[in-house]
Amino acid sequence: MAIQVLIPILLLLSSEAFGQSSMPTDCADIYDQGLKANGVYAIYPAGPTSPQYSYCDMETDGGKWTLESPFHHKKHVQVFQRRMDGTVNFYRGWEQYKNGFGHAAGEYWLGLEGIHRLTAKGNYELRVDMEDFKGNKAFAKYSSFSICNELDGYRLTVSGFQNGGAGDSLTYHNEQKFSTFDRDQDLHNSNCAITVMGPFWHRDCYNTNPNGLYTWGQNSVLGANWRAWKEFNSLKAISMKIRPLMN
Ligand SMILES: [Ca+2]
Repeated sequence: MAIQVLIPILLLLSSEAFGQSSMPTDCADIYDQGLKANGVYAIYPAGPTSPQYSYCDMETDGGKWTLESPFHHKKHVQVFQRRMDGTVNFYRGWEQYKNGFGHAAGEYWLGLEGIHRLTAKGNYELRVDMEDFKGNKAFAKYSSFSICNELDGYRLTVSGFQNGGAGDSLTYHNEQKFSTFDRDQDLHNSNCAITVMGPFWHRDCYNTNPNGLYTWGQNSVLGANWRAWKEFNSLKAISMKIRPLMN
């Protein structure tokens, strides 16, 4: 009898005592817990029973990123999209884009639900890093980034462009819902995700197609590209990362 009473109390105590503090919701929490090395960590943006594995970039390029940011002392960065070697197929459907796929140590997509939950809890800035096949690098930075919930199609809100040499290919996509080959939510009369082989916050259709095909530098409307920098030439690497703005 005593044991039956005790167990629920222990469960309650353990969830009260450890539920919040031991379950990081993003890379910032990981960093604040003293884990300051780049790498793959388990985060819990959707609650303590739903771990997701994320690559945390704790020291992204101090230089250019920090010079333009008043929050330069905050170095914890959450990578939510990354292409680097073409080893992961990014032409996937709605459920996969909702929940995430790939390998956090390599190419991956964190998941729209996770990104939504992260950006719903505070103000986040976005940085998009890219590299061409000649080793040239550039980035674009946005001072505000968030996405709505699934009911609103994971609609993108992005603003505050700052140029890191790549130009602005994302503001065009502001206010758009996310589209996959099995869910057309773009403004074009076709399904852009199918037409250009890349699920994204398409409009009519795109200025950037970071989830497009990995075409090894080819000039193609289907490629993973950032038009303001390299037009339709696909990139060797592109990654999208966010970090919280905190006082
Ligand atoms: Ca359409």
